[in-house]
Amino acid sequence: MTDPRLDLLLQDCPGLRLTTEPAELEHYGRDWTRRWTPAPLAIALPGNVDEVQAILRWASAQGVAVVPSGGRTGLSGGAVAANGELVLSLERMNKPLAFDAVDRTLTVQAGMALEAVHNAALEHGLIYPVDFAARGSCSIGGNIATNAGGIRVIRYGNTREWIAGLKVVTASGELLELNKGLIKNSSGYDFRQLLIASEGTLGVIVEATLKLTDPPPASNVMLLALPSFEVLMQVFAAFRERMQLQAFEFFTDRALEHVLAHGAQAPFAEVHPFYVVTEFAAGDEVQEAAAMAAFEACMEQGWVSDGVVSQSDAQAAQLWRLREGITEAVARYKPYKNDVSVRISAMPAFMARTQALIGQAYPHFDVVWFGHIGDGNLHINVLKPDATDDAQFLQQCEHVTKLLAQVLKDFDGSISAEHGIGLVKKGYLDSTRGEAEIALMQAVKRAFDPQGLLNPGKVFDL
Ligand code: 2HG
Ligand code: ZN
Repeated sequence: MTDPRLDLLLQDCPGLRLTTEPAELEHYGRDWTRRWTPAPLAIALPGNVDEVQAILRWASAQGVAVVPSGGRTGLSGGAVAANGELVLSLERMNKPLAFDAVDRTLTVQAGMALEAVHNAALEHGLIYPVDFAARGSCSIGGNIATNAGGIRVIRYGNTREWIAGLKVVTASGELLELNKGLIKNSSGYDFRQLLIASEGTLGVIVEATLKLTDPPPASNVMLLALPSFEVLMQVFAAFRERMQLQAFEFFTDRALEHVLAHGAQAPFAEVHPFYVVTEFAAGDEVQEAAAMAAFEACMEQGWVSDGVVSQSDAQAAQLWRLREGITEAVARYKPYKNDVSVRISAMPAFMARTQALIGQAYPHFDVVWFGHIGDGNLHINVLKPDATDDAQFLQQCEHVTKLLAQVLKDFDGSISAEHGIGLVKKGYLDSTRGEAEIALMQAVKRAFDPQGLLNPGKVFDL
């Protein structure tokens, strides 16, 4: 190791896997945002909690900044290391640790992939219900650090609802055991909840005790074609009042075009401006009849122009691909991403205003709209036109986000619904959080991390 501080780290923690290979620095120094050039000091891949503690003790003694790192599938730059930080990857700490049938909890190491968590829960006949497209690559620790949402929030809530306990290593290397799996615990501040969505700025999550639940019955997936977005909420209400929805997702014709160009199969002979994917229990005559009744009621009103229901698991997966494949399908256009939320009741007015605003400011922009409409969460991806250079595009997109932030303020919405603030949205935090609130957030950060070494520059500057 050329940096003497790294030799000291290896002295403190002799078995630690540590690398400064250029390819590894590049790989671990970035996440799914591609805006920053990775430039970490080194990558540490601890194998256990003791090593994580030793790393953080060393970091605070040496004044080295640390970027906690999971699957790096984040879209807000929360796991970027571009300023000589040590990347602390939890990748090797990826095992289930304990299952308790009475508590219905699964305790896992933070580096476990979400999909592996799903599989481990299923081995016990239960589910961990938070789910989204990056399931194979993202880590549960990263999910917790961003309070990840996804496609089943409408039924099960965000990651926050499913965390019964956390083990966290603080900036000074202390190990905190937060909530210890308890259901009831009114003993003061709930640091477990504070750590959730803290984006690695308050501590390194090393273990989590997850709540599990019964698997739902097999499900049917229905794809609906809609004539306009003004009717979206009527369709949502028509379905929700008749049945328990497990998902209610939407995307536009532009989104579908990209997914089809990426190899998916067209669901309808005709093109429609808007689509909804919804999921509900199958093999249950009452639910199936309710779904048909909702569909027919919407058709009668002219709110829905066409529909298809999956007849097999393979067809259900095909229909889901139309929604879940969007991020991958547009990736080659280097999209600028917005992940915003408003109350569901405000969604149509918010969309109309936002659409008009972007259309007026940048009529040539290719904007792909999709998201978790049943949660009031929209993903607005602006695709880079080939003729525009990266810097100019970024400048224009920042302008769009500024306009969007103003609209969000008017609607009491959030600049980050589920992806986190990271580096990408920190300039807009004040559209969602008040001045006094941000000052308190900064005071909390200082209390946990007085030297400002944990994921510095993410969420806000100190
Ligand atoms: C999704 O809902 C993810 O598919 C990614 O949150 C959203 O790519 C995006 O903007
Ligand atoms: Zn999403």
